[in-house]
Amino acid sequence: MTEIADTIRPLANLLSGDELQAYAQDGIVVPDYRLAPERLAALRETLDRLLRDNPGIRPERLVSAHIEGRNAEGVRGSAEFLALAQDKGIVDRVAQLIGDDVILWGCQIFCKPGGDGLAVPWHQDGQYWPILPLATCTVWIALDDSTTDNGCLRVIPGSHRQRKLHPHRREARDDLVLNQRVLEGCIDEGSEMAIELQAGQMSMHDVYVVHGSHANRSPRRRAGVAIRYMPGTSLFDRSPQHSGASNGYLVDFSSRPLWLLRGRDRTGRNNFQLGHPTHS
Ligand SMILES: O=C(O)CCC(=O)C(=O)O
Repeated sequence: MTEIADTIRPLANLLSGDELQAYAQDGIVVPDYRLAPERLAALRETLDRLLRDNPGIRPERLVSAHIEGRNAEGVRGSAEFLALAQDKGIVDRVAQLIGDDVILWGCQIFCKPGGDGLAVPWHQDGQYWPILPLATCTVWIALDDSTTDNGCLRVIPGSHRQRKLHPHRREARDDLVLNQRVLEGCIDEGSEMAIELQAGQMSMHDVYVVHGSHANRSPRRRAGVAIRYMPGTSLFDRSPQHSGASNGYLVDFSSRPLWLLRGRDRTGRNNFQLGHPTHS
């Protein structure tokens, strides 16, 4: 059994036994849970406002979209995405996968405009994240229908099971969301799985799973918001070497705010004041 399988447990009305099994086996699951239509409509309006408020930033790179106002990464975000990240139905399900101590540490909008939405190369998130030990569940929520035509998320199922990071190479290209790609030969691209979602549906994926997405050449926009949660047994390491623009866009982990949503910080070393408005 993998480490994940050892920590997950079914709860009534939350992730079912089959869903938990799918997450353990594939590293991703589409839970039987979706946003109510009114909530989705409100979030889509918020997204439109964010797109207007951030004209100089590629819409696939709206980092820390849950931080109201202009954040340290140059993006103007919205507290409505923070409220989404705190949604009880989502956090309850995340807790089934990573345990009862849940820390929110990131939220990024990946909005691929119709016609020229950028591709995301095959990668593992963990290789550029400052989380020790490495652990995170990402909840990727579709704000538009996300299909093979408009560049839905794709994964290599089971690629998380060894709990190992593969080597990546840097690519100096401006037609990609991220400038890192897992080395050819490390993955079996033939087994890839397209995660098609209707707007309001979501997927949950493990930090080690290899994933990416194609460019959006269709006329339909494909927007999703990726919310990142780590367990309270991990430390968010704020050492300066983790921040900067080495992924192709600016991230500032040194002052990234953390929210303890549930349980305790078992490391006793995570800083929950840094980066919040009263302590910036
Ligand atoms: O939205 C996409 O196409 C890619 C998302 C992604 O790479 C992530 O959530 O880590």
